[in-house]
Amino acid sequence: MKHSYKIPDKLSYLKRTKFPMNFLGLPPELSNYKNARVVVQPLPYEGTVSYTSGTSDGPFAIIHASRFIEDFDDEQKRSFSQLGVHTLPFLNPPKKQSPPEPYIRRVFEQTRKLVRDGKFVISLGGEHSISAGIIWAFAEKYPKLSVLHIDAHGDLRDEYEGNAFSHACGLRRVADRVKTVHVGMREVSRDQWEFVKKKKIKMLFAYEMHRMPRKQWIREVVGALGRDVYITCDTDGFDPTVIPSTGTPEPGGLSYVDVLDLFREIGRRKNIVGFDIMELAPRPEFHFPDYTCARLAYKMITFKFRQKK
Ligand SMILES: [Mn+2]
Repeated sequence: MKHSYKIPDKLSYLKRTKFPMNFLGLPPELSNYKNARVVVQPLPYEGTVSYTSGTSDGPFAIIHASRFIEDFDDEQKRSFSQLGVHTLPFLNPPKKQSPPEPYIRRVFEQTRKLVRDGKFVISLGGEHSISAGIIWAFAEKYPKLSVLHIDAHGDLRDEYEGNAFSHACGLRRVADRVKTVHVGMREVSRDQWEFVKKKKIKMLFAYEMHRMPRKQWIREVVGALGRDVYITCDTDGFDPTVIPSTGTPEPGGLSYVDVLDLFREIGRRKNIVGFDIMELAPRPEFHFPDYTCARLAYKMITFKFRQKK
């Protein structure tokens, strides 16, 4: 069988491979929607970015990289693709620079269907504003949902550049409805900080985390979350040495092991209902961040579906 797909011009550093263009490059029997426990939704939206562009290519680069992942987990010593992993078609915005709100509504509708079908949803962005649509869909099913937000930025502005659905407001659009916990913060404006204090929102700044033993802040974060947890991860929550290819990099961030250890612990103690990774802006100089995002999404599957001892 021939699998043809077009590599976007900007990603010409990627090589074609024989694997199907779906998450993990799975054959039809492991990637059909009906049997899949996991659904990957690629959301290549980019409209309100403020610094550098390229996040609309994130989903393609992550899915491309995922096909190089060995499907045998180093920790649990088992494969996970037999759970079935379906990759939805790319949810393309009508045109570049289209406004976020209609797209976020489409993301909400699509996610709602996946939630109703009982799928474990992994969303790949795209700019971070669209997570609001995903989270609304989960909040409908889980009224006591908690959201773990990994990011350098608070994303809690009430509006940004006149737009209430900007990437700088994504978490504000959910914080009114669900509990949010913010981790890895380095850049939070005064108005956001006042909102955090007023609402008694749990927010851990990266500088505080770097001064604590990892186990200690993980305990704090896990303790602040409810039972049902949605995890939204902006790639700039990582240090730029881990993910340099992101729209608004900020020094002093989290390591891969920080994030992995946190997610593993949440997988043990909580019910992870869904996960997204947003804001990867792939670049020809760096292919490792594409792979890091794909690996993180794979690890999330292993934490969600770990075998209980
Ligand atoms: Mn950010």
